[in-house]
Amino acid sequence: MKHLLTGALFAMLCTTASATTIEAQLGDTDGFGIGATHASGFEWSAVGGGDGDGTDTWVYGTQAVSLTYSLGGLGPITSASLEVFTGGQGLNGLTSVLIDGQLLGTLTDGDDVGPMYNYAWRNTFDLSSFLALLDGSNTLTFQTISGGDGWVLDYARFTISDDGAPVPEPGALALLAAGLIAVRLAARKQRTAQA
Ligand SMILES: [Ca+2]
Ligand SMILES: [Ca+2]
Repeated sequence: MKHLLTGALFAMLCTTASATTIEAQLGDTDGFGIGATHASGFEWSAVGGGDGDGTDTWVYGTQAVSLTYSLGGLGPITSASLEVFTGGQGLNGLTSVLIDGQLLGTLTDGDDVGPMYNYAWRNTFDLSSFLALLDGSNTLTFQTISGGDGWVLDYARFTISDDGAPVPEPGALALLAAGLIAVRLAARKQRTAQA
């Protein structure tokens, strides 16, 4: 009994945090193929033919893209975020971003804000309230206010983490140690009573 409890305590002490994080990305991080950077202005006509996956292409109005990815090796998901890098958004009002039809928030206005006319912005959304949707296949919808707004997506990236192995807190360890001592004292008392 004593060895069993000591072993269990030792195993708990040896447990270390090992959360696994995966990234799932659509598109490359080349600034629409023209090297645009966060908060920089760019010429829409410079954006080229695109990467064939909906990114780096100058488009008009609401657009949807799909991300598929593997959750292999990942335990229960405890946190996730979405980062998107877009340009030229917001001609008629802020563009909404939806995951599988559910609203995440709006993109920063990257339109009509200066002499360059179109600006690149990186936006990050917390997905804590949408973890159940992260099943390896998601649709992201960029919903513009009006169909006339031209814009471009550089990339969309999920960062998804699991809980890793449970780590007992110092308080919990002290409680466990106190419990073990109590169990041993009780066993000793019982032996004494029986003697
Ligand atoms: Ca625009
Ligand atoms: Ca790109």
